[in-house]
Amino acid sequence: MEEPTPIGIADFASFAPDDVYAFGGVIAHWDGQAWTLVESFPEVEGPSLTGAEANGACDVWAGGRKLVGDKLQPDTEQVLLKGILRNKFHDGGRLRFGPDGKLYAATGDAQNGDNAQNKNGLNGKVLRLNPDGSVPADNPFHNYVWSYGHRNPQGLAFDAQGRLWEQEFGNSIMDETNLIVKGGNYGWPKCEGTAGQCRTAGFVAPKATYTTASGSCSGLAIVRGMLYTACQRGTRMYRWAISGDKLTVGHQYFTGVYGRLRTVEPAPDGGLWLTTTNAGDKDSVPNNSNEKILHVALGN
Ligand SMILES: [Ca+2]
Repeated sequence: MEEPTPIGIADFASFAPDDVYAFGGVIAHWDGQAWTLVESFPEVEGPSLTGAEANGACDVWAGGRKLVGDKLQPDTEQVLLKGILRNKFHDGGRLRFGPDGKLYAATGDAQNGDNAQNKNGLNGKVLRLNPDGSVPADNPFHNYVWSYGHRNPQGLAFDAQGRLWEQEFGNSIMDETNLIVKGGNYGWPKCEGTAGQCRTAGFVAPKATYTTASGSCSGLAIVRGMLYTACQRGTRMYRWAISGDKLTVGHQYFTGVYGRLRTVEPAPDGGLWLTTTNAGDKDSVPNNSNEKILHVALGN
């Protein structure tokens, strides 16, 4: 194994079905010696696994645990970053390692739009960490913030050029696919998609927008120059061709066939993993849903 490879959640047989939702950000990182599972807990309500929450703090965190065989080693648990505010909604939570070896984490505004424009806060951001939890020396604001002005960023994916793309929930008007640039301001809360005060100097415009009824897209994956996003309210998957810094030739697949779709991930065989999220994602009751993890074969 030479490269860090995202592992589909389906590979973890010990996870209950509802963990698909509780574990909104789970990735595996190969450091050359051992797998580390890095995770965030964006949407866990009430008592949960974290010591911070047991102590009454409103934190979510990204931590790492060693994965040996198919067993997590709890004694290797390490909190990488604390202090990310959370709320019932708008918590983001996706994680992704970049080709630069840095860990990128998407955080929501925790239902306070002002958080997104605060460059000294951790919410409404794409954060960039060293794998040991320290701040990379070349981050734009000398803290964890890589980009800001996000409402509820969902999927993260890197393209073949090493550029970071992001999928974001808007409020009630439109959702966005963004190309993330270092230090970029993506406009929330003044600007939602292309609606509002989007001509404000310095705001970075989205590369694609979707009405919330046809979107609410979450997971993001890039395979062979094609960008895929899985949508909840829109009950479909979109595919775009990445052409320069634009998204072109949009297609829609599976509309209404499987219901709400949340996560799309590259599968090891060159296809895609796709997960449904039709029930059980809001009440934290285990084994009350009949979700599916789908494999999608891709043509040449
Ligand atoms: Ca925006």
